[in-house]
Amino acid sequence: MSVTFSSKSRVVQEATVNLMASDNRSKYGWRPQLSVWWIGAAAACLGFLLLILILGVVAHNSKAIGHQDSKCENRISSLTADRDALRDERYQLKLDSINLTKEMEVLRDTLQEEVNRLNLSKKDEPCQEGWKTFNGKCYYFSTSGVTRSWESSRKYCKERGADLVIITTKEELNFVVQSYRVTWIGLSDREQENSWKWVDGSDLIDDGFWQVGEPNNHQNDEHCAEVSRSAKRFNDVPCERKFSWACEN
Ligand SMILES: [Ca+2]
Ligand SMILES: [Ca+2]
Ligand SMILES: [Ca+2]
Repeated sequence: MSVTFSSKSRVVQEATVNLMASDNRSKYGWRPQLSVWWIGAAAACLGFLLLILILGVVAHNSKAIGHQDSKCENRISSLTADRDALRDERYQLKLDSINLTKEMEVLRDTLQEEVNRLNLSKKDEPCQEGWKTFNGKCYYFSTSGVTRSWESSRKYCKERGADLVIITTKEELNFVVQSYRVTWIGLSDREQENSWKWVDGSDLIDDGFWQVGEPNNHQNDEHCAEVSRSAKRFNDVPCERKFSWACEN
């Protein structure tokens, strides 16, 4: 009996609580169906807003990527055009170089022909009056009986655009010695003893042109060379002595 009574009392209590809760919800405007509807609507709105936001972000990124792609394409196009222009320029420079080389070769050949022509015409030119021609060169032989020192003889030649004769072959030696008994030639060791040099600065190559026993630098005072008709060889003598002379041009 006591158990039955307790069960009934709990049912009554739960019913009382439910009734009181129902009364409170009614009191504060609580309507279950309306609340569910608002929550669903809010969720839908939030979802919609989120979707719009995502779409906006995607659209923005797509636009930015598209813009970057466009800039890259323009840059590539510009670089390609520059590369093509440089290639054309290099090709043109190569052509110019080839043409310049050809022109230079033509000019060089023309210049060489002109030099040859001038050399020929010079060779054909007659020597000055009173000068003799030998193997394309002009020679002046001083007047018989007129003599000068080596330095004075050289001065005479230089004043006429020539210098004392430089003898390099036996033929030239024979040509020079036929004129006088003793003749100054353009050979000396005045700068350095026993270092015989021609007036153009070149060394005496052939020692076979000296007379036997010469050069002997007699009394340490023989620094200029003469050639005599009788010996047909060179001899060193004091430069102050006076002889005939021969110029060559
Ligand atoms: Ca000569
Ligand atoms: Ca000497
Ligand atoms: Ca001597």
